[in-house]
Amino acid sequence: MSDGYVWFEGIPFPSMGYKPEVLREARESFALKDEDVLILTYPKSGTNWLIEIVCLVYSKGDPKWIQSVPIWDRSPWVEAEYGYNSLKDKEGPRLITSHLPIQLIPKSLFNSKAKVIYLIRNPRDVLMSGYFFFGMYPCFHQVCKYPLFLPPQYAVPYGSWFDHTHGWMSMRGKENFLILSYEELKRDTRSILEMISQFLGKKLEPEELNSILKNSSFHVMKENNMSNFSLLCGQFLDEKNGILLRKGITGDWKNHFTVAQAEAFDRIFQEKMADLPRELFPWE
Ligand code: PPS
Repeated sequence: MSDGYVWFEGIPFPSMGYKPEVLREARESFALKDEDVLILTYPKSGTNWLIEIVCLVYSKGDPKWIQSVPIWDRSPWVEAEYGYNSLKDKEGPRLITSHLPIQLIPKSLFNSKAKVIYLIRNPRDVLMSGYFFFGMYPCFHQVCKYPLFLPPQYAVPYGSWFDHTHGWMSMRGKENFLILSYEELKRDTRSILEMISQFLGKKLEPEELNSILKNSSFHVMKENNMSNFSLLCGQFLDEKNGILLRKGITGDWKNHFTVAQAEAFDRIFQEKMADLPRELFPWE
């Protein structure tokens, strides 16, 4: 595609690894099972951190799995061609990842008891994380200018954060739907981890919890070649590194936004999210 995207139903996807026919089949035919776990995020919200945590909850803190299998094979992206093909005939309970907006998710989700964890992050930090990450992603070079995140253009991968968040927030309150934020996960990792393991029905001993905390920490993950995307360098990502684990902090946007940009963003946020309770968004 000339703009560096594959478009499907008005949503832009990366041109490498995504096909309209796979996106269509995933939505229409992919069968979610009650025992599946779906990790759901808008890109750059801490997806891979949550995958690492969920994998470690399943292995009860044993790091062997996360150290030997690439993160995209442990919890494949259902909308990507590679992920879809590896998931569709997989037996047993599956960990599944998705950045899809609600209207494109496999329809079977709405008739299943699959557990869903939706992780949100301050869109200002999402914006900065995406700006640096997609800027390194060769096919995004022309399109990755960060004002694009703001209206009227939404030509960022997976479309508008505001629409994505609105769509998925409509599921809040459902028994099988847990909403978390990157900010709370940073602030009180242990408590959120306990919440996750409880939601997944996994009881953890204190030493298992300690191991999960250690092995999913920013610094340990950054060194784990199975989780830090270094295996993709030279393929999908720049030779330099395509840094997934860049800073791993909250509020980095303050180092980058001008006062005018911050004010403009506040105005847009208030306008777009006015109908949702402010407590859903636990950041400054
Ligand atoms: S992607 O490409 O959309 O799947 O990216 P995603 O994993 O959603 O988000 C990447 C950001 O998550 C940060 N990250 C972490 N923060 C804290 N602790 C851990 N363990 C961790 N792992 C990933 C990562 O650093 C990216 O944020 P920025 O702000 O760019 O550093």
